[in-house]
Amino acid sequence: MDNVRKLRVAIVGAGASGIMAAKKLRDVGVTDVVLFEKADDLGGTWRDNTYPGLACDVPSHLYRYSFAPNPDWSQRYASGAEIQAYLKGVATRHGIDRLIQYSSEVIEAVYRDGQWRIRTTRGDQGAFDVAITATGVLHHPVYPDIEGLKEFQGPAFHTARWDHSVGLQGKRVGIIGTGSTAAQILPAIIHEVEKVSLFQRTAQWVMPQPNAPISEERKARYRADPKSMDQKYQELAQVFNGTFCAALAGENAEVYESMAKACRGNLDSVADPVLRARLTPDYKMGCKRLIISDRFYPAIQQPNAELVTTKISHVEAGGVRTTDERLHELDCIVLATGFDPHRLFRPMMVTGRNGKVLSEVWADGNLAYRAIAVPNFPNFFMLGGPHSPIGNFSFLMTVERQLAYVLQLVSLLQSGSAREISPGSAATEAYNHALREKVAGSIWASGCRSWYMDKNGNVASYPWSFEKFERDMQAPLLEDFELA
Ligand code: N01
Repeated sequence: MDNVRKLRVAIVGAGASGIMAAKKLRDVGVTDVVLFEKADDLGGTWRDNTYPGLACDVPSHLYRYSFAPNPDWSQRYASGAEIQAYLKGVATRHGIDRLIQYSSEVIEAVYRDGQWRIRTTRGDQGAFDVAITATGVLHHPVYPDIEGLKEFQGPAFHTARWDHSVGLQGKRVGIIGTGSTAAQILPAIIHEVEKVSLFQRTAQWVMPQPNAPISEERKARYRADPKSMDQKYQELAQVFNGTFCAALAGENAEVYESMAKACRGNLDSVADPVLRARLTPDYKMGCKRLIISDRFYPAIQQPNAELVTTKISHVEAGGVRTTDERLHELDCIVLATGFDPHRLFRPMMVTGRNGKVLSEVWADGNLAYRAIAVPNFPNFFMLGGPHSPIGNFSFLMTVERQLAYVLQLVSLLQSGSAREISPGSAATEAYNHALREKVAGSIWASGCRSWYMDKNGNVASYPWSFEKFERDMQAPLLEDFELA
């Protein structure tokens, strides 16, 4: 193996995908790896989000690394804390934690003399042969542009910056937003607070799914017979990706209809016809990301819950004023207003060949070749890049497929077959042309506003089935790349 080129690799982000990248790079002999992490702990979204009721809405046995199956998941949908502990366990077991440089946010990556020069908030970090971004998707909180928010006299915080010093017991809490996050928080706090006012701008489709505990017998079976756990993974992958996500991608009308029926049945559990009508969405199921919950409707029907659908006028010292002049008096405001997934790793400044700046290349929208790479940015690879399968997929499954693909490109650098790899402009344009055509007729472009859409109206979803994604990620088409 003497003729294998020793590569130095920078990974941006020590969340779920960064940990995976470091582990798998080491598996293929790339040991000179540094993970740059802006925070003082690993875990990404699972570190940032600690709000009450936080759970992953992808089944636990699907939301795991293939190399670290976990027989001990306690519930069908694991809690945030359990996933964070899982990630830490994996990072420690595989010695990845030692590779992380904490409190070191990458500000700049510049391609010069065939290497990426990395600068973080701690200064110049030297040159790397390969840069891999692993910064996740939903991590830039969106703060609503509501007048007077600063005038509010009580605590007000975003769900991803939960202030645990604020006790909610007996308090009047306002939740602004009704996405997946709010749908988890409401049932988790409703029984301890005096009142929750839930400010809904757009009604949601809600798919009922119980979060059943996984019995000790089953865990013992998984431990004794890991193959049975793998079988569970395969079953879930088939149900989730093969049917559920395929239906959303427009590839299974029958399943789509049965999902919509399940959501409508769930909505029918709302006894008051007026409340039910206000909770009824006026767009197609799946246009916004589907909410998975069997606890949201029971919670909003509690006597101390109020659904507010009148538009917010402004916030003032005592609470939220709606346009009907009513003041909703509050002690605390929770901003469940989501994230900006389109910023990806920005504000990090990436400068490629001939001084090309990535944020300028992406001025009209983020475009990449198969979500992985961008022309003129050699040896720069993205996990969870533009148009990755996100939405209701298992992000870990998505990223693991992308990483396997990236490692095949990295192996060309290791073997000396190339010193520079980047996708060709024509191949990138052809890919994005096909993608734009498909996405235009997709459910996500069917007439709603969602975080899938950027400010220019580009839909950032992956418009095909997961099966196609897996096929495409099996091996790079080298004719689409420029190798130098
Ligand atoms: O954010 P969202 P989220 N005035 O963007 C409203 C993932 N996730 O944090 O629909 C009033 O879905 C906005 O209203 P509207 C998951 O992928 C995963 O809930 O735009 N309201 C909407 O109701 C999810 O999809 C898990 O009209 C305003 C809400 O805020 C993604 O994160 C758990 C407003 C934002 O909903 C984001 O979910 C939770 C304003 N100015 C989340 N601005 C797990 O599985 C925004 N809204 C771990």
